[in-house]
Amino acid sequence: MQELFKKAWKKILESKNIVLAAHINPDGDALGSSLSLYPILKEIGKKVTIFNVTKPLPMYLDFLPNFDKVTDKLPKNYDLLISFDCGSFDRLGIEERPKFLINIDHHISNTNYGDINIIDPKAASSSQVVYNMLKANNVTIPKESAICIYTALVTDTGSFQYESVTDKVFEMAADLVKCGVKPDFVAKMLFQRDRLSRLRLLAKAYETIELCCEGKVAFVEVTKEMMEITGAIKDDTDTIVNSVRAIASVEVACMLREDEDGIKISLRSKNYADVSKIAVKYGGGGHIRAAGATIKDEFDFEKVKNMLKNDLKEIVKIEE
Ligand SMILES: [Mn+2]
Repeated sequence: MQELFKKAWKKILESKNIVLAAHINPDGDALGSSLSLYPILKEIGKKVTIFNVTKPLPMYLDFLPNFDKVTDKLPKNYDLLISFDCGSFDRLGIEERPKFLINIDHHISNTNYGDINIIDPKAASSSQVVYNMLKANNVTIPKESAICIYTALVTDTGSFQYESVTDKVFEMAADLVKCGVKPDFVAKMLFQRDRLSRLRLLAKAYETIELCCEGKVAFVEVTKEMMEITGAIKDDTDTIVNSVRAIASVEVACMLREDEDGIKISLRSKNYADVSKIAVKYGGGGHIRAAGATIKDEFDFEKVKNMLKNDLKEIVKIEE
């Protein structure tokens, strides 16, 4: 990995016009990781574009430094694209392959679509991979970057709750605090600016919770109608599946959301079930404990649930 970090940094230093990109519908890690390099690359005189196709961007991340610099327009000529937290090239929303691509990620399902691929499935966040790359090259991390790296870490570890959290993660967090991050500021920005529409949506969604497989599997539904009645937006559905997983007996929680192009499924597991397998089966991807996919052109919740029940029955069987 150290060799890759050096090779990637060398390529960055050689490039003049650099695009930082993350996957469509970015989460805190995707956006935080891509924003984190912006001040560092500007400082060393690079022309930098932060690219994302999503409109509007998730507003709960608007406190990240340089959030307002994100654009959905690519520059005409650029030498290098760096992608963050993005498992496959098509999720970037870029048609033409760039001249050179550095792919930085921690998804086990990453398809290695870059010219340089820095994939660390053990990393707690893609921002940890970025951090390790910066450290390997003795790059000083300014406060603006540290806030982005830290926020990405907090959001991708469920506030330091997941198995991916190691001594290294806390060492990194401590170092980022030394770089100027105020953890209470990030926590307030992320978790104390809730929308009433989201709470109203939660109330409606929780009513649909259904347990099966001896209580080990929980389903929760979000329909278009619920979103319309409550005035909720897609961002408001982000953590519903996590709170359903919190039910004591539940090993796997699954949220089904009615989207324009089909039913989006979000899967979360607690102790042992590998939900990435199921997501991959339906054309999606993710991690062992958090994964998702969209069942295209399918709008029948019961049909999808029955299909998933069969898959889930198998993966919740084995207990540790
Ligand atoms: Mn991530």
